Amino acid sequence: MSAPFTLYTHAGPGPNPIKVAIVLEYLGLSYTTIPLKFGEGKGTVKDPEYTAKINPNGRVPALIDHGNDDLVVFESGAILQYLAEKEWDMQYDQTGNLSGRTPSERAQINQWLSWQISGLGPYQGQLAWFVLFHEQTHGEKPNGSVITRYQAEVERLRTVLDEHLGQAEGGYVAAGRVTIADFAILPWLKVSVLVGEKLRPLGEYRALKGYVDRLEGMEGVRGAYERLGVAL
Ligand SMILES: N[C@@H](CCC(=O)N[C@@H](CS)C(=O)NCC(=O)O)C(=O)O
Repeated sequence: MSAPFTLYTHAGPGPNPIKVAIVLEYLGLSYTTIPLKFGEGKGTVKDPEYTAKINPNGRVPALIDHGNDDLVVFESGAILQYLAEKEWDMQYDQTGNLSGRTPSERAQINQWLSWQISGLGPYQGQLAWFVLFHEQTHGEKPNGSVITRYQAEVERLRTVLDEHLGQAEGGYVAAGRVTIADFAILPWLKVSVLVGEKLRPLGEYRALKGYVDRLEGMEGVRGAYERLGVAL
């Protein structure tokens, strides 16, 4: 029997698909992966076949749940919530641990999930683009003030997270246990090494390095990185 899920991933270290692989691994759900390249043309995130049938936004991740009439979901936050809520409502786990067992827990988890998706991800993503890809794409060095702006915002966001983790119950961002919010944040902290000295090393913060180490020690996390071929 083929795997119940198909996960569209990045043929590289893109952090957003890794979040979904972590949750699938954590829940012990089997999946096949289809790695797509950045750019345009066949086999890329902008392949018209992919944007027509899977993700009109031309990005990864996207997930197909073959056990639910081949439901297609794109946007990592929506996918994490879908898997966690399906787990809560249906057969996958029934503990509600990942998504929150009460409206209050869900609000706390979703505020940190939203913080990652609307803050850390986009700002760090733009910083990485200007540092790593702008010159090769446009043939000129990026404007320094653009780098400074994104750098400052990512540092500000990391400091917010660091201060929160310093006093958060259990050392996780919400509900005193690991949730989809932690699994969304981890790959972004890890991938930040790609911009080198543009961001402070995680070890210079009070809590970030310990947080990453704790999450990395989890079997589901290790399994996801291994499965997607991204160095842990
Ligand atoms: N908000 C989206 C962002 C997805 C995203 O930007 N994914 C990156 C890979 S990590 C991508 O597909 N980039 C391709 C591109 O920018 O063309 C999500 O959370 O799923």
